[in-house]
Amino acid sequence: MRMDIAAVNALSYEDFVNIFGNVVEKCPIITAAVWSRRPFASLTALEASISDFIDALPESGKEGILRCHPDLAGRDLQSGTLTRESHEEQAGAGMDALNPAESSRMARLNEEYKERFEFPFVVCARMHDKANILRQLSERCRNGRVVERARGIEEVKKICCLRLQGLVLSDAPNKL
Ligand code: 2AL
Repeated sequence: MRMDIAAVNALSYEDFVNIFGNVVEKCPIITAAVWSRRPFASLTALEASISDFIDALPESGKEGILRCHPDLAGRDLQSGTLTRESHEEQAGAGMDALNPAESSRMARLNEEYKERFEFPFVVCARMHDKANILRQLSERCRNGRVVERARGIEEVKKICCLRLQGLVLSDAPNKL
């Protein structure tokens, strides 16, 4: 069951990190840091705190966040070692149902991307289907590193917002 913002604000840091520790993939340090910015006026304010924390990091920190993300349709998906959240997102976008041609194209482009930028390709899988993801991956391989670092971080924030929305009630007024 999703909690309201008052319940979020009442959490101890242990509970807060247990519940929200993976809203940015494998980066519980972000959650642990943001806890001290409570109380949050709303879900939007919690999202903004995380976003501001990420924006204040040096570029090496932003690249570090990108590097915590598993490849789409990569080794972790095949070996069943994705986080629960990442597995749901990747399966929802059909990453576990690629045909052999799609699978080898995805693997080749992911490697090409990592070779070029030294961090993995990150996209908010829940907002796309597999054809779209493959197209974006091949297009984004042609960008520069500064553009891709910023683009990847934008995608991390989208992933984070959707994960948070699954845990916290929206502050938009209910329409009766
Ligand atoms: C992911 C992931 O695990 N979930 C998602 O939306 N995107 N990974 C990635 N490399 O883009």
